[in-house]
Amino acid sequence: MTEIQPRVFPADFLWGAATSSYQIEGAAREDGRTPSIWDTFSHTPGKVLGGDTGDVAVDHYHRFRDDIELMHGLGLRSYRFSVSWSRVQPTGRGPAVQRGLDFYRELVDGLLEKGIAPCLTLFHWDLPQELEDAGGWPARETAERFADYALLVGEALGDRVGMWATHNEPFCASFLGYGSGVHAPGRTEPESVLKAAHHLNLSHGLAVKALRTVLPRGAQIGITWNPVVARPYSDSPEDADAARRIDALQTRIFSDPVLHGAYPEDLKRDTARVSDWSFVQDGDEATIHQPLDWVGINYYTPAVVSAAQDGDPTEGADGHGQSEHSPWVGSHDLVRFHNVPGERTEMGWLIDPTGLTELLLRYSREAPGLPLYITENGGAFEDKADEAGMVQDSDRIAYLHGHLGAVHTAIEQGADVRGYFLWSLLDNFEWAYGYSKRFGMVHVDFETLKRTPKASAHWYSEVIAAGQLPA
Ligand code: GCO
Repeated sequence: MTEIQPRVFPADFLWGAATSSYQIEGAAREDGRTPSIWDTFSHTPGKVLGGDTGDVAVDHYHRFRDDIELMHGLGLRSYRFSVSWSRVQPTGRGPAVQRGLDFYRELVDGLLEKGIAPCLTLFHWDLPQELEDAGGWPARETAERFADYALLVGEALGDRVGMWATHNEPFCASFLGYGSGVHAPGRTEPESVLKAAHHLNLSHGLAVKALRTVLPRGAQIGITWNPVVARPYSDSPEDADAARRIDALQTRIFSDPVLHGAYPEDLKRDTARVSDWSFVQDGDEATIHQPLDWVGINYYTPAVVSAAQDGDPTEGADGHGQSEHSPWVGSHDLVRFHNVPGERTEMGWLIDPTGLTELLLRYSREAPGLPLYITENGGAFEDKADEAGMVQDSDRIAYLHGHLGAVHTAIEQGADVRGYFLWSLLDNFEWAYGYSKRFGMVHVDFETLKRTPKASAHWYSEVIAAGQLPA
C-alpha cells in the first residue's frame, strides 16, 4: 500500500485572497468619486440581474478595518485588491484626489500592521466614465491616461506596496465590454474589441515603464490574465484548429506581445475579416514587451471547443471561456463551445483542476524564470446560511482542495509558483449576475452586511497555518 504523503507547500508560499474595487467598496458617490463604466452599466435597466448595482456593494470602503481584522483572524499572508480609478482621479485625467489616495493608504497601512502583504491591481474594469465617453479602450488615448494614473498611484503608494499588477483579465475588459457587451460599457463592435485589447496591452507597457520610474528597486510588477484552457472536443484536425483559434483570440492576444513582443500571426490571419490591425503602430509591441517580475493566472474552468457546423446554435455569455460568446470577432463564429458532462459550480462552470496545472506548466515553459501566482481561483456555490449566518460549504472546500492539489502538482513538476489568492475574500457584486452568485469564503448578509466566515474559510485558514493540504 502506498502511503499518502501530505502535500507540503514552500515555506514562503504567499497565501492570500482577492477582491476588486467595484465588487466590494460601495461608497460610489463619496469623497469625490465619480462614476465608472460599471456605475453607468449597472444603473442601465436590463444590464445586471435584478437591477443590482455596486452603490453599496459590501460597504468595504467604510468597513475595511473590520475586513482587515477578518483577514488577520484567518491568517492570510497577502491581500489582493484593486484601486478604483475614478476614486483617485475622478475624470481619468489631471491631479489625484487626496482623499481617494488616502483611503488606499489607510487600507495598505492597516494590512501592513497585521503583517499582510498588499498586492495592488491598478485596473479591474472600472474605467472612469469620462474616459469611456471619450472613446474608452478602443481609443488610443486611454492607454496614455492609464500610464498617468499608474504614476499617480505609484508615487502615492510605492513606499508601502511591494506587489503591483497593471491589469486584471484584459480579456474581459475588451471582449466582454466591447464584443459580447455583457460587461460594461456594453458595446458590441467587433473591431473595437481588437483595438481595446491592443490599447489595454499598450497601457500595460506604458504603465510598467512609468511605475519603474517611481517605485523603489525591488518592487514586483506583473499582470493578471485569465488564459483559456481550450480543449478540442474530438481528435479531428478541425477541432484542434478550433482550440488553436480560441487560444490565439483569448489568450495569446495578451500573452504574446507581453512575453514575446509580437502579436501572433495566426491571430491576425483569423481576424483579417474584422480588422487589418493598422491600429498597432510602430514600436507598440516593443513598448508592450516590458520586463516583468511576475505573472498572475486566474483560473476557474476549461473550455471544450469544436469547429462549428452550419446551423450550430450560438450560446450565451460570461467571463471564463465557456460556451459564452456570440459571434463577434472573426473566430468565435467558427467555434462551438460545448457543455460536456461533469460537476459544475453555480456559474455552470465545469470543475476541472487539471486545467490549472496545465496553465502553470504552460507559462513556466513559455516564460522560464518568471515567477507565477494564481491571482484568482474559487467557485460560486449554492450557499445556505443557517440562522447564525454560518455556511457549511463542503462543495467549495472540495473545489479548493482539488485546485490547490493541482497547484501542488505543478510545483512538483517544476513550476515556480509563489502564491495563491482565493477568489474571493467576501461574497460580493458578481458583475452581470449582481448579488445572485456567492464566491466568498466569508458569507455576507447583503441586508445587514454582516460577515461570517464559512466552513471553507476555516478550512483555508488551517491549510495556511499548516502550510500543507490535508491528505
Ligand atoms: C474575474 C474577476 C472577478 C470575478 C470572478 C468570478 O477576474 O473574472 O476578476 O472579478 O468576480 O472571476 O467570475
